Amino acid sequence: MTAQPATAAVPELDLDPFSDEFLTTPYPAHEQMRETGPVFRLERYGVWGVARYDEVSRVLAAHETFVSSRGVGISDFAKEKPWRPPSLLLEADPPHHTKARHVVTQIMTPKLLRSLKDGFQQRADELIARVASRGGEIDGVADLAEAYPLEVFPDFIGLPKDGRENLLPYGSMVFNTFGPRNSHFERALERGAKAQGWIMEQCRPGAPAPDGLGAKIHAAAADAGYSAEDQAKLLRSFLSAGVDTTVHGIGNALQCLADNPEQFAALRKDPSLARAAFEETVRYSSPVQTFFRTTSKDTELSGVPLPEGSKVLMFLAAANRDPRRWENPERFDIRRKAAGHVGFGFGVHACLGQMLARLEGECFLSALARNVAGIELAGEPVQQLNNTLRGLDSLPLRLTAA
Ligand code: HEM
Ligand code: OVM
Repeated sequence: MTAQPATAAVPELDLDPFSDEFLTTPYPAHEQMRETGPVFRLERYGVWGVARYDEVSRVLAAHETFVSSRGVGISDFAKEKPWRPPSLLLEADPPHHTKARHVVTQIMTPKLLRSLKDGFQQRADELIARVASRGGEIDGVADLAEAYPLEVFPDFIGLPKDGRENLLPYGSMVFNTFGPRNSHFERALERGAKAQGWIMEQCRPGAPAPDGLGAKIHAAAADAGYSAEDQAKLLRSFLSAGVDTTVHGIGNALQCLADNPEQFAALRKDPSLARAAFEETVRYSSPVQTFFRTTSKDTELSGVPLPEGSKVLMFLAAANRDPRRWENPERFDIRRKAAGHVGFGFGVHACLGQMLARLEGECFLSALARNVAGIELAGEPVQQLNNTLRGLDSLPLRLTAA
């Protein structure tokens, strides 16, 4: 064998994107990765990485070459047994993915989402008015960012009141397991073990309330010929991806607004900016930071040859701040055109819950704009470290009621 000069030219980085240091403050490393080249190697894990908007978008678009069925975490399902049966949505390729996706998009219609709007808005207003009138110091995470989705989402699915405390630990476990077997992975498995039993119980046909989304998924999946086990797996996708993501989105939005009082002032003056403010939060803080793909054949990306079976890590959060794509990417600006960000992914796997996430974000931030006159940091925010998610454990705030 002769040396492969093209391969030798690929930049090698010894960064660990799953280390505490990286997860706490990813931005300098994001810049380093974007500037080192269009594609690079992460030596430590023997995987490739892309951090520029252009390459991330191209990997997302080329789903036949960069597949999801071998796992969207670091583990290659062709070589290692997955820790849970793979998702029929996230961890599947067309045509299987297309069929499963159709079942769910049939149900999550714009009409259904419109029917939720008034109830979601009312509950956001009540929650925020109540918390703001309490006075003193609050925790933006526990009192608001967790409280709101945990109030609207489980009712929407039709989950019982008892056991809802399992939702966040389960989501945190799922998102941690996309990373390597580091301390976050192991600890999440321990904490999530108890939650897993409850989650799987709620996914069984007949478990969700008859008028919620869960029952609708079962009915549509049964119609499409899915087994009881696969019906449960479709509902499991919602319970995996539907809570921690919006909790972090709302928590990060509160942090952005506390850090940028002029942006909160603009939102207060015009509460119709709420939806745009949430969109900008998803770009700027990217609650889902990364996903992997696996090459299904020998291929090439921006001049870099990638052999079959290569794991490629897409840094969605770095793409969302790529100066090649965004003007002043480090500026949180609720008036910018944030559309086109890849915080919800792109292409066939683009976030299935994005309209629900936006609805929650919009209702929450519009209620904040109308019920709160001032948001002030009352202490140091505590970052929650997760192999995939970016969000807070706590956010000490002082709110002034409007
Ligand atoms: C897919 C982010 C909220 C359900 C995705 C993907 C991203 C993402 C980046 C793409 C995965 C890939 O390409 O491999 C987010 C963010 C959210 C959010 C940032 C909140 C701010 C939600 C909610 C739900 C949900 C509320 C459920 C109601 C899903 C599902 C998929 C997905 C089922 C897999 C879709 C497929 O593979 O076809 N999400 N998500 N997400 N999301 Fe979300
Ligand atoms: C799923 C799933 C799990 C985690 C995340 C996700 C972001 C989907 O089970 O389909 O999308």
